[in-house]
Amino acid sequence: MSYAEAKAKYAALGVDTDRAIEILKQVPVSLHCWQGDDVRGFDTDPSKPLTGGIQTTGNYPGRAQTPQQLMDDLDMAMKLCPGTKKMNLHASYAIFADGQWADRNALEPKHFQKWVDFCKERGLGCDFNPTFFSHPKANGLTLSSTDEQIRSFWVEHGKACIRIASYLAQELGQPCIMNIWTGDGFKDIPADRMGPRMRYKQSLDEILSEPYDFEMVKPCVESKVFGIGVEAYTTGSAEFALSYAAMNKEKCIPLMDNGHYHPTEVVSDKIPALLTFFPEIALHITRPIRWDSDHVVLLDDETQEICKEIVRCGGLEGRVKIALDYFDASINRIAAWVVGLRNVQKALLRALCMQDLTDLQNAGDFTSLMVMQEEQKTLPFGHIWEEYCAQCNVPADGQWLGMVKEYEETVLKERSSL
Ligand code: RNT
Ligand code: ZN
Repeated sequence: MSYAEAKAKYAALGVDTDRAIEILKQVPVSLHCWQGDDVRGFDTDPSKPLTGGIQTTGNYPGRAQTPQQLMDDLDMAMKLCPGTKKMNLHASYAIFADGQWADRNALEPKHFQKWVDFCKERGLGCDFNPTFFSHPKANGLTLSSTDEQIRSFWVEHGKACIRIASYLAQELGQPCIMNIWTGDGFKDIPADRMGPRMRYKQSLDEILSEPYDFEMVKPCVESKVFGIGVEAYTTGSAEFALSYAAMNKEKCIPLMDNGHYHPTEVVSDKIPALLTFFPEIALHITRPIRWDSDHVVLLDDETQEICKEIVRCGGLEGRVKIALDYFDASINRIAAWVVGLRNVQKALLRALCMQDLTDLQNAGDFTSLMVMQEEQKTLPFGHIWEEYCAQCNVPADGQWLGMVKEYEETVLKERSSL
């Protein structure tokens, strides 16, 4: 079957696949730099373990250890993925000129100039994240700490990151989504659940008092249900983060990571709920397994349903900011990036090629609704996907893994096994 034949099958159902392809080409999806080096960054000793609620497992050879290596790997990953990409950096990826190391509270736009150059050369926008983990001052609570010195250190970090986000947005001419996530919480039953939340709120207020143009810098607050080492209590719970965003709509937006909810809760259903109230929301697309997030995104039912909701709710017109968030150190890291990003692109394209069956729902014809939803699953989507890849000048399925393996042989294997 050719693209023309597949297109005709969709057209018979009233779906314009050419239009779907054109729409998707314009939608930015943020690629998280941290898949390339197991979330280590460049500002702390790479031999030290990650702390503060983040953990990677696996030691597949070839981890990027320098800014240049990470940029090379990002280039490799991006050239194998269709669509508009955006970079997503963490503050810990600051690039220091020799001897110019700066602590997190003292980071400046200049420490991200090399990333700006990287993005400019490739026509990319850039999102940003303060890094409230993997640091000597992140061994306990950060923004919700009772230790005023620690808390204010991290508030200063947050403010520095707003200035950096403004710089990125201005230089690259695209809004910068700046996501605040902390792993603050307790391993076991706390005596005081509210105190840390009051302090977290105060810290967020202080960070967001740093001036910025809300059109260009979009601070988000990301919630979490629990994390490694903080099994009993998370300061930034779902209710906390969502309430903060709702009460401060003029200066921040909520961010949902689909690995951060109880296993039977689904972010797909939360998207329309939030869009009923918030003009804009942000997402971290990941894959939860059992008790934690951060596995490589697959083309599974929930990824598909999330993308369907993004499309149905008008999210592609800028209301939903889409980013990836996972880190797998047990397989080739570039393949991990590529398969996850291609899967999100596939799920979005499939969603754009679905019939809108709202009329059946409104007419109460749930029989037809079920049958027609099911029958769409066997439409010849592969041909639409292949056409999209061809138009974007990237390899089709079956043609990119060999390139990654070759890059592994020629580039990754040459790297030290630190
Ligand atoms: C952690 C959060 C957070 C991080 C990144 C590195 O559970 O999902 O978004 O993954 O900031
Ligand atoms: Zn996340």
